[in-house]
Amino acid sequence: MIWDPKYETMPRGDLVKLQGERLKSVVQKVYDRVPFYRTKFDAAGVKPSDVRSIDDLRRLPFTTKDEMRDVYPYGLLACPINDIIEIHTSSGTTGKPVVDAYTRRDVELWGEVMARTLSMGGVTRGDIVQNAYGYGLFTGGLGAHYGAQRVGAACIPISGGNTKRQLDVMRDFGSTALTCTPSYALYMAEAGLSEGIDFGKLPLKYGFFGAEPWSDGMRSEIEEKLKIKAYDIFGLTEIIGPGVAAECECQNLLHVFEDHFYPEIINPDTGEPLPDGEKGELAFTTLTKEGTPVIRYRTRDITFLTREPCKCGRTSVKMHRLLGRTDDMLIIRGVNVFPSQVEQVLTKIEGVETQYQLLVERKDNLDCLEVQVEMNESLFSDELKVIEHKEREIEHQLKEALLVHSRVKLVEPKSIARSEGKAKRIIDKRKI
Ligand code: DLL
Repeated sequence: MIWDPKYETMPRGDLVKLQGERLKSVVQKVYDRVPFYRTKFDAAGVKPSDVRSIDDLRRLPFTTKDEMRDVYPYGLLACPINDIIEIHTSSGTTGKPVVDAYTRRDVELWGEVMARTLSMGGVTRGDIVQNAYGYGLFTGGLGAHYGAQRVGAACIPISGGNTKRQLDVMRDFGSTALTCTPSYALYMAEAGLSEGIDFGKLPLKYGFFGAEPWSDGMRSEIEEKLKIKAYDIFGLTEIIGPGVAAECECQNLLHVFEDHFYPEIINPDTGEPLPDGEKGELAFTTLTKEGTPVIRYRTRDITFLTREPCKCGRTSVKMHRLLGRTDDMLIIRGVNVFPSQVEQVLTKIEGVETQYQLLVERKDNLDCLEVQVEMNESLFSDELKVIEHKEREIEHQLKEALLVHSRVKLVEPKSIARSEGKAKRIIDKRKI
């Protein structure tokens, strides 16, 4: 079902015109109200009056995550704090988190784009949405919540975790839709099957999964086990949270809600915009957001775009499911983890070297992180008890820094392979 036919099926010419008008207005606004952007535009020698259509976007400078962090917490606000009614942040495990502040209209917009997302799979009034995305500063929980309520469905705000209770609720309340990360959906499926649940007999019909990479293979597995249709949904905190792009019933590429979030694909090395069909880094400009508008935000996500017409009748540009990242960020059980964070923790611990490797595997459909760290000679010659104690200590410190549990294995000095070029810190065995 198309939630908002006026905008979702708008003829492309009209859409491009609308984007141009919205861009002009947001550029003027950030120039007037956000010193961060004014300084950047001045340095690049562009004035708001230079922006007359969406094609002029390429004249504006990019915004990076590091720049956003530098102005933490409120440096990107484009309205008085009195107009903000909700605040979310990215997980912030690599330093200061990025802040997304929403005005009342932004929260409404969020509900709208998530209503579009859920409608694409068929959710309507009368549906029961079991929302197992985490509630809190993470945008998954509340984003899906607003969308479900917006379409008039009943939302069960169960949040993530407690699988037994998830399965009880699914059965007892007759959930028809499930929203969570794809790995958790699969985990739930297997737990249910081993409990003897016959998912074919439950009313569950569809699932909306995102926040981490997954593959078509994983989709088939989820669909087969849970007896549902599984849709890929995409978004990021810096832009609004979930509700930036989503799959329609064709389950082939994600429609970008480009009347609100304008996507570009750029060459990650040069910043040059790339044509449709070419892989590159995804950048977004928010065209209507009031609280914290963002201009040409570099996501570091890799994908490509296509403007070929879709059978569903929507006219928006579509993006391929994510193909990777320009950096080495890992997403473990929905939490973003960088090797550099591990390194930082290790530098503060006695008895170990900063020679380490991250081994990621998927066991029972859950991501498991093992951190292998080299001991120095003196720790190596110590008793086993001391070494095991050290492992637990590092695990504890890593949990504090990464917000996700890892298993630490101390290995012999000089046993981790050295490289002459870039160190290979990550061994990702999840076949996704
Ligand atoms: O993950 C927002 C979200 C919540 C999206 C619920 C979908 C569902 P962040 O925590 O800021 O926000 O992480 C954003 O996660 O840049 C991608 O690298 C990755 N990501 C998000 N959706 C997908 C997806 C939320 N469908 C980062 N496939 C993004 C692959 C995804 N990666």
